Amino acid sequence: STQDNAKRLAAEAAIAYVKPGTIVGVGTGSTVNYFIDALAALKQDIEGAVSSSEASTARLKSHGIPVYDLNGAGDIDVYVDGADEINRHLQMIKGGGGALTREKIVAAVAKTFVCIADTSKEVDMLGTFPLPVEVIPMARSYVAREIVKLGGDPVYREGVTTDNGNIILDVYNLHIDEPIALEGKLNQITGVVTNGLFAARGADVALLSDGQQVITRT
Ligand code: DER
Repeated sequence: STQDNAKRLAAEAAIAYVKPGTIVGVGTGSTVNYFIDALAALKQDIEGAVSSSEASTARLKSHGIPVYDLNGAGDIDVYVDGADEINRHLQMIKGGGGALTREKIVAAVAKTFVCIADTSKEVDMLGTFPLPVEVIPMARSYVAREIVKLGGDPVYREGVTTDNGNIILDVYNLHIDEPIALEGKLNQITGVVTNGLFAARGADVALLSDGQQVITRT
């Protein structure tokens, strides 16, 4: 489909940011899967990868790309990941795929965050996509009540346990006109592990494709 073509073009454009001999930070999702497949072609030139999910780890290993533990990896030059929404400030909503915590950790370590996405992810204001929040299971009801006080409608993502053994609340109807402030407020709620607003630290580069061309935003 055009959207698949767009994801593949954006993913392939990210290869240009991968330096030889380095360990690449790899995100999670269908767009990143195209990036992993493209990375396989130059696996001789890279040291390996650090992954943000069991799913990406499995795909990297299926291509014979070594996967390192972040604690043993040292500096990560570039982190490549998708987004559910991205605004003009390169702030994002992530977590649609449920990997937001490890994604945010590897992104925090990486020097450069390259976001790859089809142009349907571009928004003026974040928040149409429900904001994923990873929560310690025993705190689910308390966190949900606190999120209601912030004006959101939290919905428990039934049947999903994250790689870290936590649950996810997807928060609808937030009016996110101050992404950095809301990210901080959500982090303050006891029991919240991670929220899917990547705003205080957004992407450094966004490669956005409509299936024909790739636009680079910085
Ligand atoms: O869950 C995530 O953060 C993913 O990166 C997601 O936001 C993008 O997934 P997609 O590439 O399958 O649209």
